[in-house]
Amino acid sequence: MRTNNNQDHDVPKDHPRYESLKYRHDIIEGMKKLVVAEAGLIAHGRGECFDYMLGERTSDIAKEAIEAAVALLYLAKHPIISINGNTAALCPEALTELSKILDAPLEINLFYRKEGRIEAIKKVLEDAGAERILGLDESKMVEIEELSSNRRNVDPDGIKIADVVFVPLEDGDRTEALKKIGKEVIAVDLNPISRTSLWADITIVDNVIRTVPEMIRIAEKLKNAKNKDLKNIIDKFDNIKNIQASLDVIIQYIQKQKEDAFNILKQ
Ligand code: PTJ
Repeated sequence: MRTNNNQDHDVPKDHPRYESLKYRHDIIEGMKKLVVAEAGLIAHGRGECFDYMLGERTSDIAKEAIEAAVALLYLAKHPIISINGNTAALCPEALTELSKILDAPLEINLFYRKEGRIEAIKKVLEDAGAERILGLDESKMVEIEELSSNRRNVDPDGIKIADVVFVPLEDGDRTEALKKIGKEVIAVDLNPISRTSLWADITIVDNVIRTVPEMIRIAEKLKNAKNKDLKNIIDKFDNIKNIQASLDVIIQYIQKQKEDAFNILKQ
């Protein structure tokens, strides 16, 4: 991996933080190409911090949430995958593959509007193989009145008519607004107590980088499942318990880190 031009050096594959540095690099390069908003770098850093506290792995409880999310997306009449700058930079291929398996279109929906961003994200998605991208024609957009941010402008053939909206990696108030107009929302958020996490119907507390490939794997597994079996998966899922258990994962991990750190300090 080449790092950005200002710090012109290679990161060796055996570097202990190789993966993490690779994704930082993708976010920085994404910003240079207008894909990622400047604030997207800060959002990524916040995510890294929570991921560290989760042990940088997909917990069993997150896997349960992923299964429920895939079941809900399969049962939806109009499922939509919402795309922002960070997700486009981090995992465009996986999101495109998921969109195809679930027959759920990708809709670009941005918090930070800047000329050229939609086109830059469209290109990233097309290069990743996406064929059906919504949210491109600003003149055709309709508004969700419950929202005051830029995210209120949505595609009439996408989020506007969707019954289930998948919002990986997202800022605060949209999930609440989408709930108020009767949509079911699936969120991926490393922070289990963000407003998005608390408002979503299904909150996947995990890194979107790991979540989306796992969703693809589960979608393949459930491809021929009967509707009643999919419904059963959703009925068994409880988002309050899910958030509690995700917080417990963090608490237990930090407790273990504390013990390990003090063992080192005592040596
Ligand atoms: O591209 P735009 O204009 O639509 O803007 C996108 C960002 C992400 C900049 C915007 O939505 C924003 O400012 O988001 P926030 O308020 O920083 O919230 C992002 C949330 O995602 C935080 O709760 C982070 O912990 C979480 N997060 C960050 N990286 C990841 C993540 N969750 C899952 N996977 C990640 N890789």
